[in-house]
Amino acid sequence: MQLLIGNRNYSSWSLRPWLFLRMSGVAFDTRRIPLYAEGSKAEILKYSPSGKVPLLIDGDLHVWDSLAICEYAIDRFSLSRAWPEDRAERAEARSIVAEMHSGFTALRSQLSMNCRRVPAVAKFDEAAAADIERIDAIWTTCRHRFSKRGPGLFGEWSLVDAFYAPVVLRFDRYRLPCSQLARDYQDNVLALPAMQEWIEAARLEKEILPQFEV
Ligand SMILES: N[C@@H](CCC(=O)N[C@@H](CS)C(=O)NCC(=O)O)C(=O)O
Repeated sequence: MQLLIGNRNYSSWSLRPWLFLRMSGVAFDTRRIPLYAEGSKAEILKYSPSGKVPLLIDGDLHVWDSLAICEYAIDRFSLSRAWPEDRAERAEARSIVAEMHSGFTALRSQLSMNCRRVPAVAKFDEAAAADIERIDAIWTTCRHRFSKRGPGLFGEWSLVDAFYAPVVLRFDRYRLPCSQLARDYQDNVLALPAMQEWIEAARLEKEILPQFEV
């Protein structure tokens, strides 16, 4: 299997399935297509009907959305620990992932993921502040309930944590306000060897995209 990703420094959607596959122990190759460069859109469109990354290639099959890629891997490799075991908790975890997948647009557009950013505060508007408060509430509530079971939002690492990893980077790099429990959670995610690997590779990238440098 091959996962097509964008710039590691900026492509938050690419990080989610990459981290999930890595943490799940699935074997795959990574191919990077730098975004917003000459010819990059045409190159992505050769494989991805949406013209976006990430995209997973498995033989003749192309899967072109971060959540669909993770769900496909769960099916393909019977990854039983991707979601919490308990049905009610699984429903909550799915709601939290869906909230990320379809929302938090103010935060995402105003404070871009930028792995290389030297941590410092930045300006954001009321809509982004509401997103930040909501994410802090999710993390604080989950850690309050499940921290005894492990380092992730539902205890053991799960798909939920991969989905929130780019936001963890934003909280860290923009020093966003949050509870101590939420800060401890961010430290857990940032300490993951796979996260360190991604961040180190991002630091080595040469491209600078001014539209994502806040
Ligand atoms: N819903 C998609 C979003 C993918 C997306 O927006 N990818 C961005 C990179 S992070 C992209 O490919 N941008 C390039 C473009 O729009 O030309 C997913 O979950 O995979």
